[in-house]
Amino acid sequence: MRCFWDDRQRLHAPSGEFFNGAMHPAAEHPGRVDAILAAIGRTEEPVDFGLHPLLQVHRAEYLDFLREAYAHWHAAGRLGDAFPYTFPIAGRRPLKFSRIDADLGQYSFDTSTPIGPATWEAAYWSAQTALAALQAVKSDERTGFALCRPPGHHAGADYFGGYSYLSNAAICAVSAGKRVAILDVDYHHGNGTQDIVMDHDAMVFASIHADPTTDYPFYWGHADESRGSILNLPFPRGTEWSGYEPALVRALDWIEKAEPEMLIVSYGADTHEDDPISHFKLKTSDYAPMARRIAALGLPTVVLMEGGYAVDALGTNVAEFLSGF
Ligand code: OKP
Ligand code: ZN
Repeated sequence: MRCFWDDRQRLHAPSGEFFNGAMHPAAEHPGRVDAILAAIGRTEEPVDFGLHPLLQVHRAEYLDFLREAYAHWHAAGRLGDAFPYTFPIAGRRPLKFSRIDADLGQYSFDTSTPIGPATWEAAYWSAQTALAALQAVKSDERTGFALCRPPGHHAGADYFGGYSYLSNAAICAVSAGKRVAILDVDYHHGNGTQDIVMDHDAMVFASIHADPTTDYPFYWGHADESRGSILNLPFPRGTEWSGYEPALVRALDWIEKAEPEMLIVSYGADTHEDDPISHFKLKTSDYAPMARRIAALGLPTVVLMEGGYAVDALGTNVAEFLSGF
């Protein structure tokens, strides 16, 4: 399987994240990729597909903001990474501000996702890496893997959050130019992908994730958000493979009925039992069977990296998953 990665993705190195009333070390740090690269072997660099595919998904104003945000923050005399502190929970609309703090809040939904000097560059190349894997799958490969970092499934058309800035999965799906199903098996609900799928006719989205009544991102991922193009299957903390597998079968059946021509998998290894911020109980040995079930759909498949924070197990978990294809 061809694997894609760009070293510029390493440049995003968040100083920390704020939750539970305090700063914590960033769970989504560059060390994650060292673990994965060591386990998967050779990778290829993406070519530059430019801004056009990003603009098919994201609002131009949002992309301008992301590219310029750190410069504005720095110009305002702020030290360290840019963090929002106030959010338009009601009446969010495209307003013009002359203050970086207002823009940060209108384009984001949490305090876990800082913007540093190289965040735009890393997110840009993360998306290009996804597009390179798509290109490989479109030309000759059955399956391609993009080691995307930062991840993408929490980013919407005009918002960032959940360590995500650009919607790698949706960018891939639109660029595919065909009917695409996105299967999200990260521990957390892919709220950004879901929001974007609602605006695009040729995409369907199925997700198996932690029950948002107890787990991030809380405000999305509930079963009652399911509709024609969306299937949400939330599961309680403590879920093991015995509970997960039937949900996967159900999601795959649902995807099959949607008759997609291509599959994008948002793969998070944070369903693993050792994950420090998540609470499912999957084992390393569950990932190859998981992938074999997905591969049995027989669809051209692009696998995109999302979360996974148990660094000691991360490389093996990713390699196991890819081996199942
Ligand atoms: C990103 B991905 C941690 C609070 C911050 C942010 C989670 C982002 C997950 N206790 N939570 O889906 O892996
Ligand atoms: Zn996650």
